[in-house]
Amino acid sequence: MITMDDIVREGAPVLREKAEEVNLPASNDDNETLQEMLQFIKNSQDDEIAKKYNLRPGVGLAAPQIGISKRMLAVHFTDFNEKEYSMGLFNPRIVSHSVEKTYLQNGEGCLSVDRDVPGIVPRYARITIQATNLDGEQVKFRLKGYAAIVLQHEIDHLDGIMFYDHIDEQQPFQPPENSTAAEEM
Ligand code: 4LI
Ligand code: NI
Repeated sequence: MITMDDIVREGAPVLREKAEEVNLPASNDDNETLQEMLQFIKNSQDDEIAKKYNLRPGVGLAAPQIGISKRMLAVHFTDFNEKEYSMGLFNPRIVSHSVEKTYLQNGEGCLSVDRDVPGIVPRYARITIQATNLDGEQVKFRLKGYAAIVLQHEIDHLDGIMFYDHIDEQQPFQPPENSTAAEEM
């Protein structure tokens, strides 16, 4: 079981590396790792389990955050429209995105960052993702708002990018051009 002891914190070089593509079909090892990552995210949102193991709640986790430099991520959340997103993805790719931007009014947090970094993190308002899921199927889907933000945050980890890299140092709370705030859960 993955716990906070397995979560790599900022400063670790693996968080700044470009992760390697996963060879598909995924090996049993990679498949099990991704399933464990998804289970960790679910556990982190379960009051009882989170309390028992001291888990910090999150909605997404990328493999580099457990020290594995491979292109896989897990997300588990319900968005503002009560739509559920619960999946493990191999080699996710943003194949297209809007010009319009969005952002979380209260900024972003990250399980690998044990401090508050205030400021707006500009994200694309709409994205289309192509990936391979835990069942080995190629999937392609469109996301907007909160869901699009979470996936961009996690895919950034696969490219060694941290959320605060996107914050404007001069004007951290200036909303970007052509943007509207995302509705939070
Ligand atoms: C408890 C149980 C206020 C502050 C509002 C909490 C179950 C921040 C928001 C949660 C903020 C759950 C979240 C992310 C933010 C802030 C992530 C609470 C867990 C809200 C997820 C990856 C950025 C994702 C909206 C500094 C660990 N998550 N809040 N950002 N929630 N959560 N991110 N921002 N300000 N981070 O953190 O999983 S994308 Cl589900
Ligand atoms: Ni993160």
